[in-house]
Amino acid sequence: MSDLEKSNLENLQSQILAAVAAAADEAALEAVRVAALGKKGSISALLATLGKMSPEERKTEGAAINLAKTVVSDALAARRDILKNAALDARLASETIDVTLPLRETPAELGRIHPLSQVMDELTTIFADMGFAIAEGPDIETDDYNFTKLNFPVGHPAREMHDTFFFNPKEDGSRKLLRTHTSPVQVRTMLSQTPPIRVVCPGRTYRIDSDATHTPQFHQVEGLVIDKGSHLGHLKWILHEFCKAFFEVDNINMRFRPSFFPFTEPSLEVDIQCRRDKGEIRFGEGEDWLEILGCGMVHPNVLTACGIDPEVYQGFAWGMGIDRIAMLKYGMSDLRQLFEADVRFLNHYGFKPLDVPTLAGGLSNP
Ligand code: 2NL
Repeated sequence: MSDLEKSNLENLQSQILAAVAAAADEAALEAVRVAALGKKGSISALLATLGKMSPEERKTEGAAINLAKTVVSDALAARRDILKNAALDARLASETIDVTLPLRETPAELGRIHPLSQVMDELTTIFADMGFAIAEGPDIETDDYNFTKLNFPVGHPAREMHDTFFFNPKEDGSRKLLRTHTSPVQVRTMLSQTPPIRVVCPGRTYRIDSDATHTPQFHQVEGLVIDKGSHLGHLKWILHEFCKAFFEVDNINMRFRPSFFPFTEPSLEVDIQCRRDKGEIRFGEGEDWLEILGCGMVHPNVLTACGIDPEVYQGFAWGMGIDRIAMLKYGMSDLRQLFEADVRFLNHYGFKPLDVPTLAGGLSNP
């Protein structure tokens, strides 16, 4: 290799190394690499001349050019590492995250809990805190569990109190029905458990009824206590505690009136005191009364039909419709809106999915 060629190669190498050192970012560095080692690069062009040389020339020239290629490659790799680290440092310096900022609403949080689901959660939270278990059962029931075991004798006019949806009768004449109340869940509980029993049963119920204040499908919650010394005093305390917790007031006056249900004796209806003004209703004050539930001591015939000896155990039970209570508590005007699945209604009256009702943290998170 002549001295001239040697100094040309050295010049080229130092030019490329200077360009490598001057490359300010990874894109500029890539341009330097392509210009030196790419298909039409300066070092690649020198390597292409080797083929036309004599074997001796090729030996010395080849070694020198390949050495230059290695030096350039190493320099490119070293510079690439530096630029990569610098890019990361720059991002770390410029992109700061304020971890104290509130979270944006995720898609799951944008959904809303239907007010009826909310009210059911509130009710079960209150009774669970008092030590009640929550039980559910099928919507399609037998005549036996919905009526007969609850002291509605076959052919008794009390059955006409409920406008029942019946299924077509089977060969043997028996016919299933859509439960008209949640009481069959308590029947199932009494048949499958031994007292003491403390259970609350929320769920869907059905009656043939459809107007401004009735929908054919509605909701109830019922409660049942069976123990040896259970009496009306316990029932009144439970209902009073429940009403204060549910309506979120420190005190509320209640009125117990005599009534009739086939499955309780005595039977009572319960009103709570309230004030109505300009469409708004307030609890824990006022001179008006609002009927909210029915209750009583479980009829001995019901206990016997459900395998419990009425000479040993007493029980009390209550039942309330949830739909009207939900409307009253949350100021809705039309019962039927509850069942129309209109997202505008849900956006207005729905509850945030993560605001789960708790007694300590607030039932309804207004
Ligand atoms: C009302 C009244 C009531 C019951 C439901 C019940 C259940 C069994 C035995 C005895 Cl298994 N009673 N439930 C008792 C009294 C009243 O509901 O007006 N509901 C909307």
